[in-house]
Amino acid sequence: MTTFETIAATIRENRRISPKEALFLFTSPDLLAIGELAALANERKNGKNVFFNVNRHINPTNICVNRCAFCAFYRTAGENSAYSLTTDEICRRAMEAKASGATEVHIVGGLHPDLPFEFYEKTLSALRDAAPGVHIKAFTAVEIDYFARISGLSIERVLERLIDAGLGSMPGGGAEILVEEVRHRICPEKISGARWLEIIRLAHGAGLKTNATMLYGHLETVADRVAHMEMLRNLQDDTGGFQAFIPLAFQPENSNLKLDIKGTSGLDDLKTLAIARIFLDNFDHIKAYWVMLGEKIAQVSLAFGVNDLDGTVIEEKIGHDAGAASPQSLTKNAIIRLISKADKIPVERDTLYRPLRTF
Ligand code: V47
Repeated sequence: MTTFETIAATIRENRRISPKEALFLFTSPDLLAIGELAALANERKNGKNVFFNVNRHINPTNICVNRCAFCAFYRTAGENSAYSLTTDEICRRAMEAKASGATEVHIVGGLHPDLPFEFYEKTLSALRDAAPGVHIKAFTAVEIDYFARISGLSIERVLERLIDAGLGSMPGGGAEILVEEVRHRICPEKISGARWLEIIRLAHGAGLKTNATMLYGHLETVADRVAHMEMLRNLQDDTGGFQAFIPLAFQPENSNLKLDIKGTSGLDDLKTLAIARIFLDNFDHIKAYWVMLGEKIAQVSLAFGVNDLDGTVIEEKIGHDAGAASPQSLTKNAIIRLISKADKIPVERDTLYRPLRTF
């Protein structure tokens, strides 16, 4: 019979818990006991180190043909607040980022109806010339699938050409909830969960590291969250290409997903991060995205199994268009302070988790 104690023993013995056991943890009210087990699982992997990086987010366009119900960022072409950046404008942002110490640009945008694949390819090579040495983490699996469709190229060829142009790794967006029944309700026009996994598998095969996200706190059940994480854990067993898992707390303002909620609770955020740390035993890093969580929950999460904080960010749009109350960016000093005050060791990393400096 599954009890909290049998699960706790499994974790203490450093063995893998089952989806059923993860679900059991979600239904347990003992957040502190779950947090303690997650902290143990994390400490085995990362000790007291907490990673952060100095990065800038760039969203080239908010025009998107996928009108996902949870998204407050997308616009249709011709709408007043629709925008598209030129290659020069994207490069200028990257150069500014480099000048202020960024080691990474994180680039994701809408699926634009008119821009050709070559635009993205040329933008990457222009970026590489404009801000040499800055790692380009760009394009979700959803965008990669779109590039293949608009260019008529295979996924493999799209990835190859983007890597040649300077792509260094891929972020984990677009995963939402991989369970089809939920996906149909929150993002019916987006690629399926199976396709997202297939493209990530090909990206890992092409030598790219990626992240994986999970959008939670809308109309999914905790069983859906566990099923989502199980699919990621299975893929990671095969490829080893995931770096970090990033649960994204749903921000409900200005989206078409009308729910009777004002966002996730701090308890749910911490429990979700902690169970992710325990369940995803083959992921090295669990990242708290302070933009969606707020700085304080992000800080407390460091005692609940989290070992990575994203990042300085700068000019975040996706969460803030949906009402996120966090600031637009955090300074490096603010992140270092946040980590130190949680009695952890701040380690600045590059995108591939090589330590750059310990504070
Ligand atoms: O895929 C959209 C999410 C994602 C909302 O890989 C929303 O390092 C909450 O993936 N409320 C994009 N979330 C952001 C993303 C990301 C962020 C930080 C780091 C990394 C990484 C990846 O944002 C989308 C979607 O799941 N999103 N709308 C919303 N209203």
